[in-house]
Amino acid sequence: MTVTGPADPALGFDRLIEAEQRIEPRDWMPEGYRKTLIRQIAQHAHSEIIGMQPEGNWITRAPSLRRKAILLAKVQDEAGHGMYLYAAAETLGVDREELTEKLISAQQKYSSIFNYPTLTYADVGVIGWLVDGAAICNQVPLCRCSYGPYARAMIRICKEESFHQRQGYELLLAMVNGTDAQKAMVQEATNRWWWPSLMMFGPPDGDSPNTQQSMAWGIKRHTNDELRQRFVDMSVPQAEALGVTLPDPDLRWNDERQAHDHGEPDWSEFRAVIGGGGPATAQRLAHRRKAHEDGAWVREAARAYAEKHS
Ligand code: BYC
Repeated sequence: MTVTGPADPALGFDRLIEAEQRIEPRDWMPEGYRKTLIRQIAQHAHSEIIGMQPEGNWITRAPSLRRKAILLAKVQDEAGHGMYLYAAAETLGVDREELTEKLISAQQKYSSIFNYPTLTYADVGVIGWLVDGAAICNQVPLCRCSYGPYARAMIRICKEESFHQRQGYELLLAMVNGTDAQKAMVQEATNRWWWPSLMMFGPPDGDSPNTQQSMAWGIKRHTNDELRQRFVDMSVPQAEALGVTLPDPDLRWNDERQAHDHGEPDWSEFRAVIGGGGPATAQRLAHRRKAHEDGAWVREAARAYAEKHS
């Protein structure tokens, strides 16, 4: 939106933030605000792109045509989310090529969750249920982010994430009503994905260097711990309905807080994973690098076409 008020552009920015209005690409913004958004949106876009790999691993082995069609649609949505997000980042003065280079050279992060392997088909369901469930908790408030292009991209992304979460839960419902071996697969996958899903919300508030400023700027609307708590409270009845046990001996309802108490994820594991030492990190980055190299001819052809028509 255009600021017509004070001559000092910083005052205009502060007023828009205070009034809960949107900052648009041509508005003046502090350098720190721009940098924070580029960091977060790029990391988010990379997560969607790398996030295609764990489930993509199961497309050729989906147990029926119906499951294959659903999984293909979901993975394709994730590519689309990556594209909207790179486009939102580009409004801040970076380009996709540059961001891709930063991803494949490990200079920018992507979500810790995608550094874990998908070992059984139940992982596809549990990723939909827990990973997309966590993503929804984290991303619905981002639809109210102060930066217009990011907030608008998030509206469509959240609608699609909701389909992703339901397809995962529906898959798990089918499995828990199947054979004992299928039920055991769901429990085993839940055991592996529960703690990494809690880590998706980021470090505890006391160790989160960016939260305070991002909240003051209206980029983040809730702290990491608040959203993690919301996710735990949402997941407990869902686990009960599925008949699976969440692998946390400290998980119990706290009447006073009207929320669940829960155990702490292993934060040293989280630090190792985001530091590049996750179980599947090398594989994920190598795969992305190869896909980028294999696609060089497409970029070259697109450039030649654009030049011819300019
Ligand atoms: N993984 O100060 P903090 C999806 C980093 S894709 C890796 O709390 P912030 C899906 C953080 O970047 C879902 N790194 O940071 C796709 C920072 O490091 P730098 C992806 C993490 O930004 C396919 C440092 O730790 N969602 O749903 O205020 C299939 C300190 O943290 C993580 C998004 O990207 C992590 N989990 O808050 C299925 C949502 N957590 O950059 C599903 C948008 C923290 O200073 N992002 N770090 O070196 C956000 O909401 C925020 O960036 C976070 C972190 C809550 C993640």
